[in-house]
Amino acid sequence: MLTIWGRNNSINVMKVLWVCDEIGLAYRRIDAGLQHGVVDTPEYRQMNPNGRVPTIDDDGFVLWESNAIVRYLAARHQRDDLLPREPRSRADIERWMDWATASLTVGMTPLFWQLIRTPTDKRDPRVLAQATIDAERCMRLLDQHLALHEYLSAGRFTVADIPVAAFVQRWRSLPMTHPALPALEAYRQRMLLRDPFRANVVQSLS
Ligand SMILES: N[C@@H](CCC(=O)N[C@@H](CS)C(=O)NCC(=O)O)C(=O)O
Repeated sequence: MLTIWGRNNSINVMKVLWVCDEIGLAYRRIDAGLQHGVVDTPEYRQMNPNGRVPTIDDDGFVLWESNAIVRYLAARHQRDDLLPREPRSRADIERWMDWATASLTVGMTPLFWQLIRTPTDKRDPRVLAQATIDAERCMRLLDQHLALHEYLSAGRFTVADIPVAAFVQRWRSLPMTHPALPALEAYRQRMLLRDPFRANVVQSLS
């Protein structure tokens, strides 16, 4: 049985729940993180010394780091359509997932924390302004890529879309002014046709 630790309003947990539903996997989810606690207990730290979510236990195999979990589940269930074995196709997909962690989060994490988790009078306008610029730069890059491609990689839905589209949805839901990026919006609408995306990623921000 697959067990997933993590609150379902964490973007990194959402990615794991999304891939599970794409594959059709049954799982048990245990709330952990922020108000749910759990992540500071010695038992949890033994599984995940970062004290972060998500963590999974798949029949005794423990894994943390959301993108690694997404790739592991696709590979374990032989979903070559989601994660091909051919090295170049695979590298292209992994590249987008790494980019989501290395570049998209630079703006998106402070932007989300400033706008959603920080009371208005405690916000830092400089942090907010820089995060807005950083996030928009990435969204414009995506818009340019998606003007020529329906999906990020391989011409079809793959695990590359999971972290990136989760961030796109979060960015689009933030209470701020968004520039018109038609290809990016068309991509988001394409994702909205997928039940696993709507079920796990589209939710009010908290
Ligand atoms: N790179 C890690 C980041 C994990 C992470 O920072 N998770 C956040 C939630 S999105 C977390 O655990 N925050 C603290 C908490 O929820 O208690 C991953 O992708 O799994």
